[in-house]
Parts: sequence; C-alpha cells; structure tokens
Amino acid sequence: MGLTLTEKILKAHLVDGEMIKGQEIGIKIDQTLTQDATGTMAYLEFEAMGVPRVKTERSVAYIDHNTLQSGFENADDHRFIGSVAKKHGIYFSRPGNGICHQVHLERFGVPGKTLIGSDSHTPTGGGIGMIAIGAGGLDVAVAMGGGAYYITCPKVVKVNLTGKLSPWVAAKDVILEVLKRLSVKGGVGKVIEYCGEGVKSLSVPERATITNMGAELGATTSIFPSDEITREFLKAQCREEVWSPLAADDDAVYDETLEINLSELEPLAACPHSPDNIKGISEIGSMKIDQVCIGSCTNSSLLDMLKVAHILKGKTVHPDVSLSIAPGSKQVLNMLAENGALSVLIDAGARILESACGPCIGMGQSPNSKGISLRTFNRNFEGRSGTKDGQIYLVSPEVAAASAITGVLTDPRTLGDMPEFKLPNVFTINDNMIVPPVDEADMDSVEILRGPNIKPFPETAPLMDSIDAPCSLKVGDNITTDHIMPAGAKILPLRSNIPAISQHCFAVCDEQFPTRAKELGKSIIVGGSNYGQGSSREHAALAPLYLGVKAVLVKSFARIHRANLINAGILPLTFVNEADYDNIAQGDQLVLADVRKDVEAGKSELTIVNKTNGKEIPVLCELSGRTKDIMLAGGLLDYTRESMK
Ligand code: MIC
Ligand code: SF4
Repeated sequence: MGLTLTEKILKAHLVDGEMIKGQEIGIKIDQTLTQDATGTMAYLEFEAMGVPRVKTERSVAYIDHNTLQSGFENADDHRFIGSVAKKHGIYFSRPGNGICHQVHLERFGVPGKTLIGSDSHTPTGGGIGMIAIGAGGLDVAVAMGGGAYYITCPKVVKVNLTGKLSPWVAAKDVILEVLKRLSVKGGVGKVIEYCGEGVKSLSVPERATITNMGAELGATTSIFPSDEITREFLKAQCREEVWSPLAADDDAVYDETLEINLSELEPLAACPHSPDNIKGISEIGSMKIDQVCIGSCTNSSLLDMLKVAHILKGKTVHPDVSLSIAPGSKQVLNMLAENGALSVLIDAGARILESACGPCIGMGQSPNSKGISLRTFNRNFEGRSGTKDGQIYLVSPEVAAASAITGVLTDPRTLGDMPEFKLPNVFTINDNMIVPPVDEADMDSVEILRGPNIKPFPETAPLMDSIDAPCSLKVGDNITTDHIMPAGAKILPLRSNIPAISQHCFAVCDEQFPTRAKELGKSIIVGGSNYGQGSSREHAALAPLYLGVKAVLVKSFARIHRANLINAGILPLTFVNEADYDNIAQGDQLVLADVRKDVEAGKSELTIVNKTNGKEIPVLCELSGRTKDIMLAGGLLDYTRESMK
C-alpha cells in the first residue's frame, strides 16, 4: 500500500510509537522557530532545562510580533532573546527582518524536514513540502534540547485540486473555500495534503498562503508536494541544493478526499467574527469600508505586493479609507524598493508599515468604532484588532487593493484583464539581519541580558490527590486563545511577566475573572466545543495556571491548547455526554475525588460530583503514558527535569 507524503515524512522521523492513526507518536525535529511574543518564555524554559547548545539542525529566533516599543519591555525582550540565541546556537533574525514564517520560507525551510515553531502559523513551511507544526513554547524548548515532539498520528485528508484559478481569484480564495467546507474545527487531528493537476499552477508563495491559513482549520498541518516549482523558488533564493522531489505515492490511501476545481472558485471573504464564516464578495455586495490592511504571514509575499502595486498604480486611496501595507520581509520590501513598486504604493497613499505582524496582532492600526476593515490576514476573532466592535473581513490582496480605491467592497474581477505576475529568477539576498550564534567554544563569553519585566516561569505542583474546587468561569463554544489571553499593543509587552499578564486573562469575556480566580485559590473552568482554538500561545495556559486553575472541562479542545494545558500541569477533561454542560453553573462546587490515583492507574473515565446540585457527571481524561507522567509531575518542565536526572 502506498504512502501519503505526510506519512513518508513522519515515518522517516519517527522515534517513538507506531504509525497508527489516533495514537501518540514522537517525531525527531530538524528545525525550530520562535517569535518574540512566545520566545522569551520558550528561552526561559530552554535555559531551565540546562542544555548548553541546541541539538537541532537549525533553530531560528525571530523578532516580528512585539515591535511597537512604547516602553522598555519589548526592547528588553528582544535583547534577551538575541543574547540567548547567540549563546546557545540559535540564529537571530533581528527586528525589521520580517515575519517569521515568510523569512523562514525564504531563507531556511527545507523540503522533507520537520519544523516546529512556537507560533500556530508554522505550517506555512508546508508550502515547500515540510512537515511544519505549531506548538507551545515548552514543546519547542524541548525540541531545541534534542527531545522528540509528540503528536497524535494524524488522519490525512487529500485535497485534490483540478483546473486553474480564474484571473483575480487568489490562493486566499482556495483556503477560504476549504474553511467554508470544513469549518474551524474540521481539521482537528488531520493533516491536509494538497495534490492533483491544479497544484502545478500554484507558485510557492500561493501554496504558502494556503498552508499558512490551514491553521484556521484546527489541522495539525498542511502540506504541498515538493516539485519543479519548489525547485525554481529555492533556486531563486540561491538555495537549490536543499531541494529534493517529494510527493505521495500514486496508490496512497487517504482518510478523506475533498475535490476543488480551481476554475470554479470566486473571490471570497471570511465575515466577522470567524475565519469559517465565508461568503462570496458578490454575495455581500458593495459594502462601505473604513480600513484596509495588507500584510501578515498569510499574504505579504513579493507576489502579493506586486499584485497590489499593479492595482494601485496611478490611483488614490479612497478618502474615507485608511490603507496600510506591511511587506512580509526585508527581502520583499527591498525588492519593492528596487523595482519601483514601493513608490507606486506610497504614491497611492498607502501607509507603509515595517515588515512585521503589526495590525494582525493588534500592534497598531486598530479600526475606528464599529469600523469595517478588510484585511488580508488569517484571523478575525472578536476584539483581536484592538477595537472591540470592529468588523473584520478576511480577503485576498486583490480584493483588498481594489476596495481600497473604491471605498466599498469590490470584486477584483471588475478590474479587467489581469497581467501575468511572475516571480523573479533571483531574489535579492542579503542575510545581514540574521545574526549567527557564536561558536560553542566561545559561548561563555556571551552575557544573557535580562530586563526587569522578565519574570520566571510560574510555580507548578504535582497533580493533587483530589480536586475540590468551584467553577470559576463558564464559557461557550469556539473560545479562542485571543479570548483566554488577549494580545494587542497594551498586553503583549507583558508576555514575559506571567503575574502581570494574568490580570488580563479572559478580559474579553469577564473582566472580573482574574480577581475572582485568584481569590478562590483553586478552580475549574468549564467550556463548550473547540475550546482554545487559534494561537499557540502557552500564556493561555500559564495565566490560568498562575491564577490557580486546576482543570478545564469542555465539550472538545483545539490541539495546541490542549497540549499547552498538559504542559502547564492543568488537567484537560471532556464531557462524556455533552448535555451535562448544562448541569454545571458558574460558582458550582465540583469534586474530582482521588484523581491522582485514577490518573496513575490509567483510568480514562472519571466522575465529577457537582456538590451544588448533587449531579454526577462522567468525564473523559484521555492521557497516554507520556502525557500521564507529565500531568503527574506537574507539567512538562518538571517532567523533563525529572527525566534528565
Ligand atoms: C497569532 O497569530 O495569534 C500569534 C500572535 O502569532 C500567535 C502566537 C502568539 O500569541 O504569540 C499564534 O498564532 O500562535
Ligand atoms: Fe504574526 Fe499575524 Fe502571522 Fe500571527 S498570524 S504570526 S500575528 S502575522
């Protein structure tokens, strides 16, 4: 029986377990990446492990998220990360060099290799045939130390692409179509593998847009084959030597198949407030807009920018619209400057931002009250833009640019003929903003620069014998990590200070939560389905840990967040009968008697007694041998320390 590309790469990296779908497997990690909003914590964790040099083939630390320096905190974090990187064998991509996923694709990614990153959009690397997975910072720290990374052996979904995109229909519309069909939880436990004739018509940046936003499906990752188009891209990056051809076997067996005829797609938008709330641009109609933001790791490649420049050429941004553009990397920005496209953007009235995440993570450019903002990004969760009642629509760069001129949502197919946009034969390459680490022999000469805002990892404790605690918060379905631990310019500088950032935990849902939880001392959170979707930020587990949360009981979890809870020593539980969700109210006193003994014994069905209403609620506690030991130890850091003894 033939293998899928996913299975081939996973098999070649398997170090623990068996390739049986649904079971936990450990894989060897070749490359890691971090960004600054998760990086400080990840490197504190790495330091706590006491491993002197990273054991990966390549580890890179990027500064791209917290680039607004309105106080000393972010700049201190940048310096800290830079010094740790230099000492411990990690390449350091300086602020201004670009968004981690864009730069990694350009300068470091290698087909067939495994990559984990402390950012949920790490699957961007699947655009060149990598198995690239988003993970919590602690998992990345362990991988840097040479440890395996554990995932549930995934199902593989084949997306068979046929036909060719019509003019002005974009790669973004492909992934929006997949989101429309599968929803934000449709990818959980699965890898999305793109195949078929249609693949040949998509360039690497287009493929990367699709794999990037596959994160919004909840998928483990997404992947394209590595073919001649991949080779051309790597050659143009002067890295042809890392290329190898990779594809699924002809007789590979998939768990599910999705057929997409590219020729039939039309321009789409994800409407507020979810990436799977998809409608056609023509269906929404010519709605008046207030803002357009172009950029983010989804759509900031040179190809995207050239399309935008073509549409804006000789035009002026509509008087009622603010247009901002953040090219994805120094390379992209530099090439736009060299070929004159930058001047076109400036001339049209675009506000050019530095090559960083910027508005995507609420670092500036929050829209006006109730403002309608078209963004080429990947997430439109409520409040993420920094404006609570902002209405964010996720669209392609083509729709964004066309609408910026007209002031209303505009179908780019009205623009007339589309020229052929080509990638250059050679990109402008200058890696002068990537600092290599010092040699191992010199590492003692590097001083680690710690700012006063950098506080240690919160205290952990082994799993309690019994948990007798109130429900401190009850929330509904599809709670995102942006609800649990909001980002934005005000809160992000606290990412390296868990006591301080915890004061903002769940601020979007209930401002009283942090005070209440702290006063209660220990408590349990109850939620609906797909709890913890979105970002990989482990702060969404570390803040509850600091506030005394001992267990989270929900209808279902998103993958990375569940792993982060376990890593933080918080028990993840799911309802056996979803209807029991209604049998718990906020404030009820819940008891999990003898939980430690039961977990130790490998019991997966436990009972919670709701002392307030007398109901007995069966819950699932599904832990494997390894995750069980992590829970018992009080989290991954303690477990790793113990196993290194
Ligand atoms: C995001 O897009 O939500 C982020 C900010 O990149 C996060 C990481 C973080 O919260 O630091 C992610 O996607 O993992
Ligand atoms: Fe940065 Fe936005 Fe991409 Fe997250 S989704 S890495 S914030 S650009």
